Amino acid sequence: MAEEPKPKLIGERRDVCELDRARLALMNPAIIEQKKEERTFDEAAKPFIEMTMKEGIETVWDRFEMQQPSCKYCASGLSCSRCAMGPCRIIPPERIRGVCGADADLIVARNLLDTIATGAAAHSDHGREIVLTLYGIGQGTVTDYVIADPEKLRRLAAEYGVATTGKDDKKIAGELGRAMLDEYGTVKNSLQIAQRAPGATREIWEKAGISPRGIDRDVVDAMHRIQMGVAADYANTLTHGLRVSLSDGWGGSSVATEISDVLFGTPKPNESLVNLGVVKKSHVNISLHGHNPMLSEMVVKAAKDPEIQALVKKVGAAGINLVGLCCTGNELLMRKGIPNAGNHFNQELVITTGALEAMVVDYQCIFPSLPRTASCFHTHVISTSPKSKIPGSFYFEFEPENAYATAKAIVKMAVENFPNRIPERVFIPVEPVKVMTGFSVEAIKGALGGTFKPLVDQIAAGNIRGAVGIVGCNNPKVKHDYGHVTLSRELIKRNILCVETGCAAIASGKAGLLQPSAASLAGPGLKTVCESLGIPPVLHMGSCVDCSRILHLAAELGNALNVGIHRLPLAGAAPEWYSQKAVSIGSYFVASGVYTVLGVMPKIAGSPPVVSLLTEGLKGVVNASFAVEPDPLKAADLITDHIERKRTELGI
Ligand code: BF8
Repeated sequence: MAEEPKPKLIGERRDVCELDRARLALMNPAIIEQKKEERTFDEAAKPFIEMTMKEGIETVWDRFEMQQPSCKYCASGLSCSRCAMGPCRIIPPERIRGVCGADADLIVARNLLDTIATGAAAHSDHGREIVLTLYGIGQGTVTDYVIADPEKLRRLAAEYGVATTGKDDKKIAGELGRAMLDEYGTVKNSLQIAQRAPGATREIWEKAGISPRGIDRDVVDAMHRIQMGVAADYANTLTHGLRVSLSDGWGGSSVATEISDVLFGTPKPNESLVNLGVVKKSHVNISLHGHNPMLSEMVVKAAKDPEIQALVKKVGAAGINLVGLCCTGNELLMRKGIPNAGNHFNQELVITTGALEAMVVDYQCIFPSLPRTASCFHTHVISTSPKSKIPGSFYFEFEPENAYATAKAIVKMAVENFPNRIPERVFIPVEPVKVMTGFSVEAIKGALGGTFKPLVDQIAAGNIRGAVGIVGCNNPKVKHDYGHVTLSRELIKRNILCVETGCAAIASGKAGLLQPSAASLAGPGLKTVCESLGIPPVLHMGSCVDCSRILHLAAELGNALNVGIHRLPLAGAAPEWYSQKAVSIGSYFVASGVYTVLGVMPKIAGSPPVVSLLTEGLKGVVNASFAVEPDPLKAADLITDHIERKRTELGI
């Protein structure tokens, strides 16, 4: 029998609760009350935020305050620490070039290309791990996973020109996996899923010289350009940023989405619960946080293992309660209906329930300080990716080849931690909210009767004016969830359908917008359509890599009308974005022809030519551009104007 995987402690265990007493001394009840309201729009989060301030437990908002005032040169993109001749800052009128001679425009553009490439790399490397698992199934080296959607496997195989006749799932998995891995390299020179884009959109890419070529290749090309002494022209630098982002959206993110569906099931509408109230006092609570569903799907299985169930009884718990966080949480919510404790800014607060036995993380959007938060409670932070060994966490090296055994050992560790819970510290004063999720492109098509024509007809008739993809994160520069929820509410009121992913979708869920009954908040046209289909006016389409689903939906609509994506009454929005991944998403939306409004200013204000290129000049390249509008109500106006303009141009 194989040996049970054992955790390794990374660095030192933080057993002592490091309370921030110095700040606590400054807080009086009135300040706490005021800050609680300023920090979040998530009603369920408020009691926890209040508690952290009363007890002196540091959170993201405290660290943000401690970082103020921020450096105005860094904030406007005018600092460069790319090489050892610097760091440099552009401070006119004297300092107008860095030591290498780069001016403000180039410095800003290089920094932005770096940001886009980082985000694209994160999505695409996640996609690679999923595809390697598919390939490993074919090779017989991965045995813990099965093909959950063989029909989708065959559909994708046909798309990739992989013959399926007379082959079993395993054989097809190996060949499709290999074909997808080829798209990471430099030989193939094109991406298959990008062929789903309407012909007119692909022609625009060809003309602009931004057709995606290879997922890794375009990222490495970007890294080469930002090496000092390569990129010299800001516009040329940013044009490559569009190409890298397309390699993410139509490449790395698309394969992550599609193969996750093959391995774990294509989402279908289902019901579940969200917010911090999903944590259960009587149960062993395990939160699954990060982005890659490979470990979390195995944890779901391992939690049902008879040996684990026997252990649960032995420790006196009523059962195991798995709760998702961020995008791993979205993956589980969409496919398995597993409750979600919240989005990015709920990750520290879920520990403060005092009832979390383990916070299990894979990678991306995980605060490295979580073990510090956990030190004030009994929670184990368990890290699992060789890329993200978090000091103060217990580390299990997770590989697809040892998936089940590792997942079981993790769940066991969590269950064994239940007796260490301190009953007086358990604090769950809120109730969860119902949500309907699971709107993959396939599910939307299914709900419409197997074709997109009814949606096109409703848009043409004007009952639905258009659709907006609302995506992205939480950022302490914006009141938590306020941007997402306010924009979504305002758009549905104006008969604009919202399709959402990532932390935006969870924000809408917590605010009750992912329930069919939220149709009552929509304008009359959208309300009637939603009521007749029994769906919410805000559709949850998944995690952040699932922004690719939004691209695929846009492609379906463009192909149905035989027009480029840029001609459709669509828009994108990222009201509270913070991550490099979000910059890549915004860029591939725009490069695909979707006007996109950001709620937080990127670090580009130091170069008026870069600002002008991104907000105006790109219209002449990809027929779409960015806008920045921190006020979600004004953002709704910009989006509505854009959608109405597109409708007029289409003659509908
Ligand atoms: O990938 S929305 S905070 S959790 S980056 Fe992160 Fe942003 Fe949330 Fe998911 Ni996406």
